[in-house]
Amino acid sequence: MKKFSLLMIALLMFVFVVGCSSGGAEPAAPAADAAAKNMEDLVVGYAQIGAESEWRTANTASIQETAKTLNVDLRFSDAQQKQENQIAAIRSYIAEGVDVIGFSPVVETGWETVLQEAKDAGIPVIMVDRRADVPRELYATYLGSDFVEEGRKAGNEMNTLLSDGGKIVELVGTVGSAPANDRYSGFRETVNSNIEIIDSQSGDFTRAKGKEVMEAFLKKYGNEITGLYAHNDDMAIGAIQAIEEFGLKPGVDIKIVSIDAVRGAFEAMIAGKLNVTVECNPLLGPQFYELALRAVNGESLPEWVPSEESVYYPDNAAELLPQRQY
Ligand code: GZL
Repeated sequence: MKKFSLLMIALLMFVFVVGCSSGGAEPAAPAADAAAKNMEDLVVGYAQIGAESEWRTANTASIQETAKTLNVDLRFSDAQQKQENQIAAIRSYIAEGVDVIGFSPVVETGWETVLQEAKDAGIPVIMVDRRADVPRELYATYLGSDFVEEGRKAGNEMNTLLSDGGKIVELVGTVGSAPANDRYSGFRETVNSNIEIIDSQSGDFTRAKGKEVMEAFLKKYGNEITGLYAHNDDMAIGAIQAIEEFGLKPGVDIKIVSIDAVRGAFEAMIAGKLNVTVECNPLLGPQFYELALRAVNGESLPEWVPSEESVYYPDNAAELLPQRQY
């Protein structure tokens, strides 16, 4: 009997001690990884290409303004369209130990070494806007447009404008960049065989270079040119100036199809100088930070998150212009 009561006392004491300790202190968190970060904990390094176009200006504004709205600690750099500057910026973010790196690769190649350094440092990388040609394990995801589809849409629009055929020139984007490569090939998938591309040169996505190259086209081919395919609106707007200075009517004598759908394109369509602009959405900030947080918290992301885009025409450009965000 005595043994039994002693045993019961010991048991009751054990239950009492355990009951108090478990009742008093918080239950120990399960042995898990570091606590999940919130948006305001996030430190982001962003290596932007430059400020070459209206599109890029809007894209930068979206990245920077969204960071302010979300209280994200954003470290931002402008590479003036030089790959070496983007690589240096990414290395500085690795050295700073940011949580995540975002960048828009100015060209598709030459990124494997620096992205491997980011991976070795345990920092996820998100490609935004443009894509780099690197192994899948070197980036968390790619957020951007389907540039090939944009090119296909442009080819279909040129077929409508030049239904009886014609001779066109092409202003290509930055040589080696994903949008230039893909808009070039997408256009050739759909443009009709009765439309001959008599020349194709890079205007580097800028107004100034677009005007310069168009002046050279006009000098060489003159009135032979009946259409222009520009890989972005900034080059198209530069070309419009060259066409007018040459004495022809842009949008009438030379039909023009462009890509981006920036405000300047809507203004040119309202003035009857541009016939079509295919949208390429620069407002990627909100999606970028949402993906960045998920990557930092260890979530595996899809290889590609495509943006939604449309096509715009002169007939309702004046009505839509006030609503355009870029
Ligand atoms: C496309 C983007 C391109 C735009 C240009 O996503 O990379 O770069 O079409 C910009 O206007 O310069």
